[in-house]
Amino acid sequence: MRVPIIAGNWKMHKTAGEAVDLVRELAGLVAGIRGVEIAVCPPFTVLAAVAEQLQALGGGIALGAQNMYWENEGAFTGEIAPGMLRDTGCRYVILGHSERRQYFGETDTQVNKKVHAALAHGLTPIVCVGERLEEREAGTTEDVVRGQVQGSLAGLTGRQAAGLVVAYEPVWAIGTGRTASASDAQQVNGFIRELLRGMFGEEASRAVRIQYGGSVKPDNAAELMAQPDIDGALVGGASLQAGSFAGIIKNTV
Ligand code: G2H
Repeated sequence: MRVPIIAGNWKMHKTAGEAVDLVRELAGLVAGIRGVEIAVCPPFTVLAAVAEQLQALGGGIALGAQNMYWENEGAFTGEIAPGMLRDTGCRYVILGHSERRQYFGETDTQVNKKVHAALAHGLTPIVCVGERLEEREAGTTEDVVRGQVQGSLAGLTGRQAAGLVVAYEPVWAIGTGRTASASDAQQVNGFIRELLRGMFGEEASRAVRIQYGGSVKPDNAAELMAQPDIDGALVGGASLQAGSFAGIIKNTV
């Protein structure tokens, strides 16, 4: 039985003060909710402040980062190493988000290096894949997603793959208010699980959690989360307010 994971991707939002207020309010709203894992992924600059606050709140909400570099240390100005994220209290790291791919030119090869480095440091990657609108309209969704999954997860063992979180985020549904229908999302999530079965075996494919992401809100969460191959959500805009993020979490269980 897979425990769903709802992760908030705050993107480039929140000062330290705002971030601490948000997690404090969130913790109050989700106290007592069982059967779902909750994570927040703030910008690097506020990770330490949020980590401290989460610890003070009792550790029910996990911390994640939005990106990292694959080297352990060195002359890589502006980059953050996996060990630094661990040291700050991160458990998760989002890798290969479509905004990283689109605006910063990240490739599957780079995402793959990051996945290996994250795992080597005890971080759980949330690996993002998803097609753009023109790819969906051209009928190439499965080809695109297959290429991203195979490229991003190359060289992992079945055991490593089993612990991953994969997020299917159709690019046309991100921040647009346009959500994939529950059945469209299920179709691709099921396709991803089938792909993972071929790559890593039955046991790993049953264990891996596959989220859906793209304009998830409290009022569409329940239907999405009820799908057999949707094991949680990666939430952007609606994770920036405690009330809407808590609403999604409540509608997941
Ligand atoms: C997709 C998602 C979070 P939003 O990027 O990863 O953002 O929920 O705002 O569409």
